[in-house]
This record gives sequence, structure tokens and C-alpha cells, in this order.
Amino acid sequence: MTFSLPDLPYAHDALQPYMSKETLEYHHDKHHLAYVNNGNNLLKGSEFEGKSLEEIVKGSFGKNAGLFNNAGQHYNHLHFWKWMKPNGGGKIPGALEKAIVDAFGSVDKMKEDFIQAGVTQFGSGWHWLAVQNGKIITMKTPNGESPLVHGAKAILGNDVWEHSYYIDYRNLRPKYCEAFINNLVNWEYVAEIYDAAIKSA
Ligand code: MN3
Repeated sequence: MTFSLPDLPYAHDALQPYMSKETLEYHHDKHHLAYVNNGNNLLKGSEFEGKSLEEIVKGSFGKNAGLFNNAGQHYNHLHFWKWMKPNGGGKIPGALEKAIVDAFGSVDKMKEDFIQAGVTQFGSGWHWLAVQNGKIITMKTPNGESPLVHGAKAILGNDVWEHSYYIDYRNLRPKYCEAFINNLVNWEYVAEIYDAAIKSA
């Protein structure tokens, strides 16, 4: 396969005021595009040519850092755009909400733990809700890593590289993480991935 940049599933200004048009112009149109182009160049002639994206991410982890960084970031961003929507962060679909309450005690506690994971990820990286052994957990990973290379299945992830929030929030990463979980998340998409993860477990 070769990597290609997907269109955003909404207009560049659709997530305002929580994520600006300017942030999405840089983040999607320039940063994600760079991962796609660099990934394609590094894939050429490598042992991973012709493999699926998930196979490339898992196979290159710990073996081919240049390819992994770009393929991993491409994989993470493909989902990241879909994990957000205009007027996001509303009601969580019933079965997912129940699983969250089972795992964390309450939706508020899940949000608190998720935000804490993002705030405490030192340097660039991501924070996650993931399914591991049938249970929803929070995780944080550096750079282009994801639950996929740590034995879990991501159902929600937020990008805490500075390119994701510095235009809108400057140094206030906690404010950005709060806005993401409260006002941007597309919970219907999270529920879709959660249902598939539970069924395939
Ligand atoms: Mn990014």
C-alpha cells in the first residue's frame, strides 16, 4: 500500500472555537501530509512494501524508527480527525457509557484520568482510551506510538504534540485536553470502534 492524506470529515473552521481553522490548516494540511510523504518515501524498497498500514506500524516498531515514526503518526491521525466532530463531546452512547462507568466509576472520573494522562505525557505524544483484556483503560504514549504497539486497542486518542494546540492554547495543554474531551469528541465513532473491539476480542 501507499499512504494518502484523507480529507477532513468537516470544514477546517467547523471545530471552532475549540480548535481553530488555522490549527487544522497546519495540522492536517501540512503536518499530516508530511507524515504521508515521508512515510511513502521510506516505505519504497523496504521489507514492508505491500503490507497493510497496521502491519507496517506493528512490524516497523523497534526495527525501523524512521518508517515507524511516519507510519505510526499517519495511523494515529487517520483516526484523530474522525474522533472529533462539530458540537462534539455530548452524550455517550449507552453500552459505551456503561463500560466506562464499570471501568472508572463514573464518566467524570474517566474524563479526569484521560486529561491527567495527556497532561503528564512528557514531551510530544498522545493520550488514549483503549481496550485491554476487555476493559477500558487510559494510556499515554510518546511520539508516534499508540496502543496498537503495546497490546491494546485504541478507541479514543488525542494528539498532545505542540502542533495540535499551541496556536489556540499556547502553553496551556490542560485547557486543550479539557476542551477535547468535553467539546470535540465524536462519541458515536468511539462507540463504533469500541463495539468492534469487544466483538473481536
Ligand atoms: Mn499531530
